[in-house]
Formats: sequence, C-alpha cells, structure tokens
Amino acid sequence: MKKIIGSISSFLAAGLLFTACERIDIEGIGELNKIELWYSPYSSDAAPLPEDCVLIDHVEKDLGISLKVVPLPSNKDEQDEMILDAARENALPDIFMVNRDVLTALVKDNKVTRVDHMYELMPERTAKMYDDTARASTSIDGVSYALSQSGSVDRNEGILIRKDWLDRLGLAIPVTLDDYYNVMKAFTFDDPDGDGLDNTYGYGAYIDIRAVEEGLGCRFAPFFGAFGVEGTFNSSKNNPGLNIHKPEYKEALQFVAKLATERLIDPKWALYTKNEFRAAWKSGKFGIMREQNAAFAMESNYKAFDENFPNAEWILINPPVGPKGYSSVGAYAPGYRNYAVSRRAQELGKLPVIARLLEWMSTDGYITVVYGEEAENYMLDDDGNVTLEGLPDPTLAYTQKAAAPLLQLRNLVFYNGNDELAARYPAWYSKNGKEMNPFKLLRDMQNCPWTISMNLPAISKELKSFYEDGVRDFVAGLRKFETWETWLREFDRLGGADWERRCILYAEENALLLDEIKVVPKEQ
Ligand SMILES: [Ca+2]
Repeated sequence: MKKIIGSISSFLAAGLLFTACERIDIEGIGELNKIELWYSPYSSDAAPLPEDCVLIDHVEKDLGISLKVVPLPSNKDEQDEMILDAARENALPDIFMVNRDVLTALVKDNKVTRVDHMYELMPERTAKMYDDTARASTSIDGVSYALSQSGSVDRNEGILIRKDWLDRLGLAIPVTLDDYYNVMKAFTFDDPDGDGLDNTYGYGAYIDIRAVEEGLGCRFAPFFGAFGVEGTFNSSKNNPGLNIHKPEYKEALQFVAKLATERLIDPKWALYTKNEFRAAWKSGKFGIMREQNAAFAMESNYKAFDENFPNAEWILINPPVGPKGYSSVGAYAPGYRNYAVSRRAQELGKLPVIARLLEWMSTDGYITVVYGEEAENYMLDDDGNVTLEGLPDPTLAYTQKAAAPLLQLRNLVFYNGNDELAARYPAWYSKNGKEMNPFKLLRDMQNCPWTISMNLPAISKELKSFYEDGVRDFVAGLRKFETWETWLREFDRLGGADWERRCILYAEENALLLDEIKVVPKEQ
C-alpha cells in the first residue's frame, strides 16, 4: 500500500495531466473519493452487486473510497445506448465499460480522457492485464483512451486427430493439405477402428458460425486457412476485405466440396447441432476435428468417449499447410473489455483514485472480488488457498447461484493468468492412465498458428442467409461452381459489396487494420 501511495504522490507532484489538483480542498476530498463505476455483470442472469456487500464495505474501509456500482445491460445495443445517452447529458460515470466503436465516438466528442498515465499507478494490475497488444487495441494515434483487458479466453480450439487410428494404419501425422486429404481418405475407407465395418469418416464438423467466421463457420476454418482465406474478413493493411471476394476462397470451398463429395467428411455436417457433433466424436465416427479445449478434455466432457474407447488417444496437431504455405486454425477477434474514464472524472482529479481502486482489486481485494466474503462464500486452507471445506453454509459457496450477485465484478479482475486458468481447467487421468490436462491443451492450442480478425458491422438477415445457404449449397453439390461468379454478383447486389465497404471503413476508423494478421506460434 505504501508503494502505491508513494507513486500517487509523485504522480501528483509531477502534475501530469492533473490540472485540477490545486483545486482540491478538504471539502473536495469527499467528492474526489466518490467513484461511480458502470460494469458488465459477470452473471447476466443474477442480481446486481448489492450495495451493502462485503466488497463495497472493504473498498470504503481499506481505501476510503465510496464506490457506487451500476450494472450495464447485457445486450450490446442497450449498453451502447445507455452510455451514449449519458454522454449526451454529460452524465457519464467516472469509469465505465464501453464497446470499442462507442469509445471512438466518445473520444471524438472529447467525453473521455486519456489513460496513459494510469498504468504506472497500477504496477501489479498493469503487469497482469495491460500488455502492449491490449493497450494498442484502444489506442488512437498512439494515445491510450481506455484500460483494455483481455476478455474471454481466445484461441481455445485446435485440430485433434485420432493418434490410435494413425498408428493402426501406420500413417504419419499429416502436415500438408495433401497429407490431410490422404489421411482423411484412409480414415474413411481403411477401417481405422479395426471393427471390420465401413463406419468411420476422415473429418467431422458442423456449421458453427461466429461473426469472425461466417459462411461454413469455424469448424471448417482450417481448410480455408490452408488457402489464406480463413475468417469472414481479412484485416491486413495490404489486403483488407471480405475473404469471400478473394479468388482463393473459391479454391478453398472447392476443396471442402471435394471432401464432401467423396464422403471424407461425416455427411451429417450440414445437419449436426453442436451436441450431435459432440456425440458423434464420442461414438468414434470420425478421426479429425476442430474442437475446443474444455469441450474435449474436461473430465465431464471426455468421459463418454473414455467409456467407449479407453485405449484411444486424440492428439493436437497443426492445421494443414496449403499449396502456397498458408496455414491457420482460423480467425479470431481478440476480445478486449475496455474501461474508459470520463473527462469529468479527470477534471475532478479522480484518475489516481480510480487507479488505486483498480490496483487494489487486482491485489489485496482480488479474493473478495472473485470469491466474496471469507467464512461466508469461501474458506482459506492452511496454505492460504481458497477452499470450500469447512464452509458453515455450503449453499452460499462462491460456486453456488446464491453467491453470484456478490461476484458480479469478477470481469474487472480476471486476467486469464496461469493460476486462474489452471484452477478452471484441472488435470485428471483417463481410464487407462493418460493425463488429461485441459489447461496445458489450451496453451498448446494458443501456440498453433491463428489469424487476427475483428468484429464486424452487422448485416441484414437476408444477406446473412444468402451467404450461409449459398456456400453450404456449393459444398453440398446443390450449386455448381460454374455459377460461383454469378452467385457472388448476387451476393454483392444484396448488400455484400456495401458490407465490405462498411467493414473497411469501420476497421480504418477504429485502427483495426494490421501490418501482420498471422499469429506465429511461439518457440517451445
Ligand atoms: Ca470400421
């Protein structure tokens, strides 16, 4: 604490952007220490953080800050509206979560302040949460306009292959697109499970569409990655635009169509729901898939497969390398949660107070923010670790619904660090003694090649259906590739061309076009 106060004093002495400091008097101190925070609730289906909870109490006693917290709606449009309304009325709170596009508007209207100088006031929080990439995501012309922290866990999917099938057929791990093709063929026709029946396929997928992965969705993305056209939108500076407009997209789609025609893909790909797809890999239907770390490796999820095939083994491999050397698991939009500080809070001299609050939440206050009240929602064991053992009333445990309102500010402190994720994804042993480690798998998945993209402006339902139905029909053989160019013109006529212009404009306005969109795997 001493250290923090020390750095605040030097900050004040330096007078950095702190023009109002000479106006603070005894009376002013009270106002200065009132902080209003608009947050995005951790559980949208639970009640807001109660005013009389232990967290608010601690903040007051430990920091001398009177904290008022207001939940934002869970719907993005409603969040934006609430913030834009407040901005129009000059009634923005001191600190608030804000979406990237709204932030740009607030910066233009001079409603928020730069936060560059807050980082040094929050050394531990900054080290955990605000790396260069995060800072760059809300910097405009090199100035940091929001505290941006990693949102959800990204790049948590990867290509898994049945190692036991490869071994039984004497095949090597596939590397190139041709290798993949040959392995998929063998998995389909050479009885990889050795039961004498024609009952397996090379690849399994379903239509899993996300904003960054339109068309066939993310489960097919690795094949598009081999042609350099993964994801909805290419957000590189030198080649921005919708991937569907690029000639390689047609090649990738033709490759997937060939897999479908030759029935190397489980033919139910167009019909499967997520759960049906998962039931299918658990019943040994196919030998290659793109799946998520927890959905695959958590004990509760892997169990059914383990029961069926105790001696089987899936391993993570790199996505296929295409003819020109391209390779990617798929596109992802780094999910940042941005907290902006209002211009008014800066004028009142509140930046150091806000920094003190946030640093506390990430250090001394962390356990209260994440787990609630000791001996009520959690216990500490002899080593100081959080445990549920010995809790007087287990129905109030932090894992239970009753405690959810107390934990609504968790989003403000989670940083997806090793300790947090290791706790969320515990290791365990399968029936035949293999270590299953969903956390290690996550890190390995994140070290595969990925492509950075961005969230895009919305499109009409009509255009969305035309896009999705169209590419699906080409793969299913219901449309002929000779009509591709005609179909693409119709796509543009229905709004596709305009959408591309809007995407590029949006990317330029928000500084989202990048010199390099490929995330190269780290050296192990
Ligand atoms: Ca078989």
